[in-house]
Amino acid sequence: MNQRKNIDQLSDGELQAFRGALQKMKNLPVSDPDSYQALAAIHQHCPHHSEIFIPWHRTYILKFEQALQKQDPSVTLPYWNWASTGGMPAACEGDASNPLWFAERSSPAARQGRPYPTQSEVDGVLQLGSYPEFGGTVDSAGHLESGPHSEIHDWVGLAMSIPVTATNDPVFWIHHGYVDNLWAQWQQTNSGTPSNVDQTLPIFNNKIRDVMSISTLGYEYVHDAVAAEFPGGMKASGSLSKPLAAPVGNHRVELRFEELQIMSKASARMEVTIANEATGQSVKLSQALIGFIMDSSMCMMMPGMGKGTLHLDITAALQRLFVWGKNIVIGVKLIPSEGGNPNFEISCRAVRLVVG
Ligand SMILES: [Cu+2]
Repeated sequence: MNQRKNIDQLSDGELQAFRGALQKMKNLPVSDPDSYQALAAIHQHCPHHSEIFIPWHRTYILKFEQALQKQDPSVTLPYWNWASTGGMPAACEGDASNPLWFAERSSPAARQGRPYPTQSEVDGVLQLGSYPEFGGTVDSAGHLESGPHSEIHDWVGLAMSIPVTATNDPVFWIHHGYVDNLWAQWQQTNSGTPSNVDQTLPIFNNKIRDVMSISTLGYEYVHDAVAAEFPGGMKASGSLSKPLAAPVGNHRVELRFEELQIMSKASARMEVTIANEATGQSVKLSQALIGFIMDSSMCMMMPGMGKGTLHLDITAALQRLFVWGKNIVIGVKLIPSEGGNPNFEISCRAVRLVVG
């Protein structure tokens, strides 16, 4: 499953790989259908102001991602979370040495006073209950397109503000990555679709129904929500907790402990508690116990093994607590084993909530 991440949260290596693949696409001749120029030129056929706007762009950016992966199979298309980033992503700034930078953008001064999507505006769009309101009708745009999507095109300005040149600016692809991410989030609680899912999308020979499920297409969005962060490490018997909104819908939800590393030679287990903030009910994940004991079959990581990622499926816990869309508190606790070293330490860059 390909994981599409927030561009602000890519590791240095991931960002470097993305830029490298992008540069290679730019270097291909326009006669190559996987070249940047050939893919960018398709946008002149883009159906705006219509219910097929979002499925068409889902197909389009998937083709772009596949072209990136021909250059580097490790790369996925990141997305630009407009509200949390609060402006142009830092990864897209700089100069001509950065393939994500583009000269034909409005200056910061010219952007003063232009509308820019806020979190409450994005939340409002996600709460629209019908596909026509959210995604449009046969001949009109939905609020996702006409609202935050268009605001960003105009806010970036110059090339991005005109459909026929928008794709020349590489920020187009990560902007539409977030448009697609929002549609995927909306689909978790809404069953609405364009009026005719058997319609064939122009230019691409697939039907709307072929792109309705992102998991069928082989990717997922790594949710932004950071449940906990312990960049300085975490000591035995330490604990952290943070309330956050549980994602809605019957999707697999996972806690991902990124860059987890065992610092000292000892044994302990990690206990994860998911609690419903309103009722106080909680579920303790016993399967979350991870042993760092040398002889245990549960041993997943050992001191000195380097950094790894631990995946913990919390779907069943959320279902038991009926917390979809409500606040949950995730607690992470380290418990040293009997007779173990109390100075047990781990470090972990972030604990992320991932919605499949
Ligand atoms: Cu478009």
